[in-house]
Amino acid sequence: MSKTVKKTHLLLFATGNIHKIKEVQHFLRDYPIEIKGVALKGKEIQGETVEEIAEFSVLQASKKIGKPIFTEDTGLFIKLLGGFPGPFSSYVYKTIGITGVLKLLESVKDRSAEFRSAIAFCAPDIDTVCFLGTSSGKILIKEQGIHGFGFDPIFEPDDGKNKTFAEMEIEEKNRISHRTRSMRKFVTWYLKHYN
Ligand code: ITT
Repeated sequence: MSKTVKKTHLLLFATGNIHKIKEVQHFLRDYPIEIKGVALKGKEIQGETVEEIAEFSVLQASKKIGKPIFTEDTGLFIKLLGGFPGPFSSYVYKTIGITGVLKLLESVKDRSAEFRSAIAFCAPDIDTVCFLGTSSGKILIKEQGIHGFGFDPIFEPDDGKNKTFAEMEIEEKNRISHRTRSMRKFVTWYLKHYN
């Protein structure tokens, strides 16, 4: 059971994705940090890595807001497609969607894939820092589950007891997710630096 921790730090999280906010809030239950989501209409650059995209976005956000702030960028990297959609995940999700990704993988045997989550943090007194978290697994042949968001219904993590992320409640996904892993690194760094 989670203990009630007094919140002594407030962090801004620049994202337009409410699901990310919910997952991060849940993750932070055991830490003295609360977050406030800020939806900024910035341009998302097309970088080659999630780290590059997160770092670019946080600099844009920081210029606009002028306060310590973090961003998070995730990509789904499919091995047989050379890592595609990777940094193009947002565009691919909006255009061909899950159905399109499943079509690309029709009759493909090696369905290994990895989620990569990069969290970038920027504050006036420091250089931008970035933390990576990954979760490896495979792409199923059809959607399973109703929870989560994005590509969750087709991604079965290796350590997920044969369930997709969409078949898990937030608590279960948060035990093993890429976002939890990047957040854990970020929060550990943050509390050392700012406590
Ligand atoms: P931001 O405002 O934070 O950028 P976004 O939804 O555009 O929100 P990303 O660019 O990080 O987020 O995500 C790229 C795509 O990957 C997007 O379509 C998401 O729905 C999907 N995605 C991100 N995290 C995911 C997760 O934990 N599980 C499944 N799909 C995810």
